This record gives sequence, C-alpha cells and structure tokens, in this order.
Amino acid sequence: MQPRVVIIGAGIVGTALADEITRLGWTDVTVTDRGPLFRTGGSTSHAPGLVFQTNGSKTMAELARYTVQKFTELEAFDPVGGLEVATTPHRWTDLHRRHGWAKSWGIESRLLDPQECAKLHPLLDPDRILGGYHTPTDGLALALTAAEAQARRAIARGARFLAYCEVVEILRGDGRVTGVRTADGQEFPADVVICAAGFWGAELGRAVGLTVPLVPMAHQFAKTGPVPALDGGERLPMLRHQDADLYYRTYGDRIGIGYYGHDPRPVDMRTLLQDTASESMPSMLPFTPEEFEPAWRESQRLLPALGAIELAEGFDGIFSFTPDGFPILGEHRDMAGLWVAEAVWVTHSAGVARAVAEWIVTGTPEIDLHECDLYRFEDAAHSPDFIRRTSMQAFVEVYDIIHPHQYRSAPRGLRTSPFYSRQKALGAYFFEGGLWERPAWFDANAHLTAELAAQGVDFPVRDEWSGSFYSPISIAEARWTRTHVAMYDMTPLTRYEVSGSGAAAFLQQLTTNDVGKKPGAVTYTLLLDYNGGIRSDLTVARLSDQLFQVGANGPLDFDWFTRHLPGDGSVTVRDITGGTCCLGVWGPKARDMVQPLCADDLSHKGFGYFRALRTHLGSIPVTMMRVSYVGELGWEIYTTAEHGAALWDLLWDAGAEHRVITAGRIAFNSLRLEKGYRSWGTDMTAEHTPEAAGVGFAVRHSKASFIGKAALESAVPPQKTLRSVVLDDPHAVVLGKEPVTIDGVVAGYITSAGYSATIGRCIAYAWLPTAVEPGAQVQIDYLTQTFTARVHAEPVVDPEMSLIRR
Ligand code: FAD
Ligand code: THG
Repeated sequence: MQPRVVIIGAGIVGTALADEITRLGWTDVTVTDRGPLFRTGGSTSHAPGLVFQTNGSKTMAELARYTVQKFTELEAFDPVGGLEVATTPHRWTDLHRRHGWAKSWGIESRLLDPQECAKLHPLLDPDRILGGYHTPTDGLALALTAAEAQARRAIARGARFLAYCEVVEILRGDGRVTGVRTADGQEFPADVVICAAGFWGAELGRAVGLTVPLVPMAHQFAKTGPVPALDGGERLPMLRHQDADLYYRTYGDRIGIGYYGHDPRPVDMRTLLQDTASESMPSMLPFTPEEFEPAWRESQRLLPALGAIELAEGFDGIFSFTPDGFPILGEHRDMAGLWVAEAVWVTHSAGVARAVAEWIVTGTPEIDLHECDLYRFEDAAHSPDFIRRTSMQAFVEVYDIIHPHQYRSAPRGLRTSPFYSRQKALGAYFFEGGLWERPAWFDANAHLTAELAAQGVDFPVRDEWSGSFYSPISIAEARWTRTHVAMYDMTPLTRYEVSGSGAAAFLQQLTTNDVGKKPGAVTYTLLLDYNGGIRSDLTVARLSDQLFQVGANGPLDFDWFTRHLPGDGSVTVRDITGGTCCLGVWGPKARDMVQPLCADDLSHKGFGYFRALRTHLGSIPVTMMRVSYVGELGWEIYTTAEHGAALWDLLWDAGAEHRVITAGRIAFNSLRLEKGYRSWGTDMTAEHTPEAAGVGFAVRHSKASFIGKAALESAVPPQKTLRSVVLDDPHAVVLGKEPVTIDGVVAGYITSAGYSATIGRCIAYAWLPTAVEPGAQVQIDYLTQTFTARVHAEPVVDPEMSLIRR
C-alpha cells in the first residue's frame, strides 16, 4: 500500500510539494488549508512574485533556477529580467561580486553602464546611478497561477485539496506521526505529514515539541496610481535599489514598490487575527504610511516620473524570516514522518519542493541542502531570544552588503572556551562560528611581523574589501607555526563520545574508512549519504574497545548519528564539546615543548602519527591525538573544561623558552590550504563524491558495507574535481565563490582561499572540469579585477609529509 501523505498548507510550497510527490509516484496525498483555494490568505496570496536567482549560495541559486524552469513550463512566469542598480561605489563593486556568483553558478548576467540601465528601464534617472547588474532570465512568477497549476497536476494524479480545513492537532503514536485532526473534528490518518504552513509553521512545530526557527515579520508593499510615462504596454524589468532597501515591478501602467527599510516588525501570532485588516487575508496588516515616507521620497528621486503622482494603495504583508535567511527543511527527529518545508520564498519554492519530495520518497535529495536543514542550528540558537534577535537582524540585512568574514555581531559571547580570558588578554580579535568566540588573530603577535619582515617575509597590502576582518599578523602567526610552535584553540571542534558494545559496528556502518582498528588508533573517515555524497568528514579515535571519540563538523553530524542509532541501546552518542576543551600544539618545536611535561614517550616511535594516547601533562589528565589540520608536528590535546585554564598556563609556561605563540583562525585556514585539507560545507558537500573531492583515500572499498557504498560502486567518474590553484600575483587574494575561467569561458568556481606565508602566494580550491590538470593556467574574477592562477599539484606544501611525520 502507498504511504498516506497529508500536506498542511496550500500556498506555493504545499501545492508544489503535492505536485512533486505525486510525480514521484506517491499519489495518496491530501492537502488541507485553513483558507479558501487557492487564494488562501497566506503569503502566496499577494506575493508580488519577483524571482531574482542570484544568490551567494549555490544551492539557493539552483533552487531558484528550477523554479524559473518549472513556472515557465506552467506558463506562470514572465521573464522580464532583473536589474539591480548601484548608487554608491561600494554597491557598484558589490554588483561585480554578484555578477561573479552568477557566473559561478551558471546564471546569465551582465554589468551595464547608467545609460544602458536607463534604456532597459526608461523611468530610471541615469544621473543617480553608477551602473547596474542585469539578469535577463529572472522575472515575475504568477504565484497563484503556479500554485493552482501545480495543484491541478497533483489532482490529476489522485491528490485531493481541502479548503477551510484547519489542522488543529498533529497526531502521534509510537514515535511516529499518525495523522492530523482538523478544526471540525475530522481525523486524517497519515504516514507522512508535511507542514508547509508558511509563517504559521513555528506555532505548529511548537505543538509537537519541534523548534521551527522562523519569525513572521511584516514587510511593506505599495502600488502607485497610473504613471503617465508608462502606457501599460512596456514590460520593464524588475528593479532593485538595494542602497535604499527598495524593489520595484510594474503592473500595467502602475508600479509596485517593496520596502525593507523600516524597523523589523515581528508579528505576534496570538493577536494576528485581531490585527489583520480582514480575516480572509490573515497575512496582510494595514498599511503604515508614515513608515513608507522615506521609501516614497527615494523612489521619486530614482524614478523621477513618480514625482507627479500619488500612491494608490499599500499593505504590510507577512512572511517568514530565519536566523540565517535560509529555509527550514527536514524531518522531525523524534516524530518520524513529520516534515517541515517552511520559510521558503516563491523564488525557491519549486526547487525546494522537488528536493524535499526526493528526500521523503527516496530518502536522499539530489541537491545539497545542509544550509537549509532543520537541524543545522546549535542548541542555544533554538532559544526564542536568539531566533527573534537574529531573524530581525536578517530583515535589516536583507539588502546589505555582507562580507564573507563578517560574522554576526549579536548575540555574542554565548560560547567561550576556558582559554577565553587568556586570549582576550593577548589581544584576540574574535570571530563567531557555531556560536563560539574564536580568535582570528592576536594583537600580541604584532611584533612578529616586524621581526619576520626583517628576515624577508612578505606582508602584502590588501585592498579595502579583502583587508576587512583581516590582519597581516595572521601571516606572521602562520609562518611562526612552520618555524617555531603555536597553540591553537580547538575547543569549538564538535566532538562526540560514542560508546557501548555496538559502538564499533555502528561507526563501521556509518563511515567509509576502517575505524575498527585497535585502541590507540585515529582514523580519518567520511560520512556519506545514500547517494554517495559527502555529508561530513570525521576523525575517529578508538580510546578503548567500546569507547570512541569522534571529531566532527557540527550539529548535522549529531543528527545523522542519532537517526542511525540501533534501537537496542547498544550504542550511546554524547556531545562532549562543551564539557571539554582542546589545544592544538603544532610546529617543529612542539615535541621539545611538550615532552618535558609528560611521563610517556612522545617520540615519533613512541607516539606515531594518527595515534591517540590518554596520559597526563603535569597533573592534568589529557587525551592527546597526533593529528594536525595545519600539517605540523604536534598534537590535539584534550581535557575536561575545568582543567582548561590550567592546561593553557602549563603549556604556555613550558613553551616560553621555545617562543611559543597562540595563533588564530586565519593562520589556521592558511596552513590547512597549504596541506590540501578540505573544509566540509565549503570545499565539499553532499553534492560531491569522495573521489571528486580528492578524499577517495578515506574510503575502504574492501569493507563489507557502509552507507553510500552501493552508490559509489555504480558512480560514473566525476566530471568535476576539486583542485588547488595558486595565484600568480603575490599581492592578489580571493575570498571564495569567485568564478574561474579558462580561455574566457567559465570553467568552475573557487570554494575557499587563503594567503600562504610559506610560498608567498594565495592558495585556493576550485571545482574544475576533471580534465583540467596541474599546470593549467586559469583566470579568476575578483570584484572588478581578473587574476591569473595555475592549477597546482597537491599538497602545495610538504607533499613528502616530512613536517608531520618527524
Ligand atoms: P503561504 O503562502 O503562507 O502558505 C501557507 C498556507 O498554510 C496558508 O495558505 C495557510 O492558510 C495554511 N495554513 C497555515 N496553518 C494552517 C493549519 N493549521 N491548517 C491548515 N492550513 C494552514 N517571495 C518571493 O520569492 N519574491 C517576492 O517578490 C516576494 N515578495 C513578497 C512580498 C510580500 C509583501 C510578502 C508578504 C511576501 C513576499 N515574498 C516574496 C515571500 C513569499 O510570498 C512567501 O515566502 C511564500 O509565499 C511562502 O509560501 P508558503 O507556501 O510557504 O506560505
Ligand atoms: N581534528 C579532529 N577532527 C576533525 C578535524 C580536526 N574532524 C572534522 C575535520 N577536522 C576533519 N577534517 C580533517 C581533514 C584532514 C585531516 C584531519 C581532519 C588530516 N588528514 C591527513 C591527510 O589527508 O593527509 C591524514 C589522512 C590519513 O592519514 O588518513 O589530518 O581538525 N580531531
């Protein structure tokens, strides 16, 4: 028998899901909506439907691309094109960056001078702008037409849609969803329930113990009266004026104006129905004209033809914002069969629906969705306070120019390692990552730059963009790690304790490498999804027969582990990150520094590469692992949190005679790039197989079985391969996501990059056609410039491994 599916919500997401799920062959689908069909009263009912595909996220761009393609087939898309204009030099440079993303992800685009912009959009005052970014395949979605067309296709395959049918309870039995109950008392049994309730989603989730981190927020949209300069026949492109938080589209001879410049206005769901203009449109609040004043004045400046006319109407529409701007997709971990697909724009709706349908029906989406995963957030990020503050900030920043290394400014200080006060005293400049405070560099190391410069080390001067959130001190720190010794705070590295009689078998089945070695072994290994895509890379240390310590990448790994636990209680997974801490002590002097503190033999023979040892340093119990993401002699040294400060002081004092420093994340990143080590989520994702990503060595094909093995065995050779490239100009740097061209044709894109103090050049990773081999010459577009670079054999530094294995 087919699974019975109930979808809550018949907006653009619910209707698209019904279409995609029935297309995959599950046709017992019921879609319920609290409102009428298909103008339900949700956000879709009045969405102006602008679809701009360009996004810094490759995944989001692909979700949008599929939406455009599908809506075009459904005759629910008007490809009027998109035009983003710059009124400041900073924005004009940023439009170059967006043009770069478009090239990287394969979206047609070009940059235009002011006259060309005015030709495309004759209402524009060319004297007010510096240039524009044009995307001809963008356009207007007819959201209700698309919703209805997708619903009709689903209905033709057997789905049914129920109007005025509000779900008041999600039913559960035995850890699974079993159906829903509606306001009129009916029960609908179901094996799969998908919440596609838009901004109602957080409330529905709360009722079943699920945090759906989204905040309904009001956003202003107004329409002008007839504009004489428009005779109604033109099809003007959509326009974005991000410097003033504005966007525009035409409706015949009128113009619709959207505005994000007002203070964020989270909506209180408890009073929503009283606040809304009419109950049939609960997603519309009355217009607040005073808030719109600056938008209207600025619009009249940019589009002078509006000077003589009046606004005709407006409303404050409600839709969802999330802490990081991405949708919320996935299955409830503690209630199998209950899925959410919320905080999705019309722009990404069809793409999201296809991916989520694949996920539900086949078990694995084709596209990498880690940025959108329901379980991507840290524990503290599930608090109402965090969700509200960061989602409001996401509203404020919708059109802001965000530097790739500009981390959130609030809330901060939620997670600090036991070394925090020491780091502050040494002048740490902190970044936030995974809610941890992480030193990027230390002002205390400033004097090293002069010392190293005197020895001939180069400290290239950066432009304003690449020089932001950056200090040349990081070059000195990286260099010092290769010549002396440095301490790195590795506390934020997510780690789990996996224990029990079934632990070894569990980890063997979940990961690609042989992790069943004798206690004392550390193994680098991969988590694959069922399609053979890389979900994560891990280090697995076997500390005793039934006890493993796993070094992981974040909350999604915990989620994957938890979902795959055997039901018999033979395996326990515990996140020990917060209760422990870790210092990486690396560099040629590391052994000289640490050996005197330890009764055990730390020589290469006594404590080999990729081995683990539980021992003491001074009086402090530690677990040491001979692992180094920076590619140097040394160890990750773990202890419990209460010993952290003492461990720091012990090592710091022992290191004084070796001139030990503490170094930050920028140096760390630079050194791992030299060594060819990948960073999961940036360089490689579920989109890539191990072979393509250059980590095929971590797959033990002779193992009887592991998740993803079957898919790898039937995989075709990869078309694209991750390569290291080295920029020619010693002063050139790139930051990530830039397009790579060969002979003027886009061939791939950069993932991550960093300046290497060892070779005096910037090293970057790029996804390139597999045929492009080391030695090949490529070009990289960086903002307004183009740099030349060469594909390099890996690793760029220390291919003989002589630095690590000494
Ligand atoms: P909705 O359309 O809100 O659908 C959710 C449905 O769930 C509703 O029909 C609701 O009635 C139903 N529902 C809720 N609770 C229950 C329940 N308990 N039982 C049964 N049914 C229930 N996006 C773009 O891509 N481009 C734009 O230009 C754009 N502009 C926008 C401008 C404005 C003014 C607004 C408000 C939004 C805009 N958006 C835009 C965002 C976009 O409209 C939404 O993100 C999108 O429509 C959300 O679709 P949805 O299907 O998730 O939600
Ligand atoms: N330390 C620990 N766990 C981790 C990381 C870490 N888990 C997550 C992430 N970082 C994993 N990434 C890597 C990448 C490369 C290496 C270690 C962790 C590494 N690779 C060697 C190589 O490729 O030559 C060794 C491979 C091997 O011998 O199999 O060291 O930083 N604890």
